Amino acid sequence: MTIATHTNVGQLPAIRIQAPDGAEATVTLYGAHVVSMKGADGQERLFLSAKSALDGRKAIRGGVPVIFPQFAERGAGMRHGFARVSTWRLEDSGLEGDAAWAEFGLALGDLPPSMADAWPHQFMLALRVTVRANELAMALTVRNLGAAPFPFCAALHTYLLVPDVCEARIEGISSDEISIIDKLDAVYPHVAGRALLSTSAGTRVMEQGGFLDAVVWNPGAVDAAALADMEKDEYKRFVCIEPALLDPHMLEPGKVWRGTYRLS
Ligand code: TA6
Repeated sequence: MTIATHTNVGQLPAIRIQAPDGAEATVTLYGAHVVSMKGADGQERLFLSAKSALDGRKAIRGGVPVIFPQFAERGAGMRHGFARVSTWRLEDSGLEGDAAWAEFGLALGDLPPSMADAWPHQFMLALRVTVRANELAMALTVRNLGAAPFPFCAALHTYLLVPDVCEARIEGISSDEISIIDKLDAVYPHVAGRALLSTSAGTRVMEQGGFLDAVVWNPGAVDAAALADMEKDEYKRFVCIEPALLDPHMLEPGKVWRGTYRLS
């Protein structure tokens, strides 16, 4: 059985991995961006905007943007960092037990000069995406290959598909249950690492390790209307629940940081 196949999403080259049980994920090389994950039950788990750019000129709206080395505008660099707008390499793919996986890499030498000059640290990123049954697992590793320490922030800005955001209930992130009334853009530091999202489509379990914090975002009607890459009513169909490392982490030479995420 073929585990990984080359495909295109819009104008973007992508890799589709499929487990023997039918679970599959599609990842564009642009951003190492998981744009779709279907469980073995055939159901899509991730939101992707019908108006998203899919030509490499702008970050993809939906799926799982990889945020590195800056979160949002918390720093002097690009908003949400360069990883989501850089072209990664497919390193390898295969089967591990009954799970299909693919690993993507990005290093300083892969960046165009304008980006590399703005963040000239000898880093190496690896994103491993694994699917089986009704589970998506992602592991992001950051290596410092240089001689000096560097600070970074990171997140997996996951757009979870929901039937209607108004009915979504999120538990495990804050002491209170979170629901979205109008709009929400909230940071939750030092989360426990396991959260539940309940809707009429069922309950999703999210587990994170290494990422100490979480961010929950939905733009609501007014902010969504201002987003050029989102249809008017699409905000109702997702909630972003993002494992995040928001306080800059100082990575010493030769060291590796690892963040994990599992959606089931
Ligand atoms: O993670 C939440 C957030 O930082 C929000 O403030 C919101 O603007 C969102 O990310 C999307 O950012 P983007 O740059 O993709 O439009």
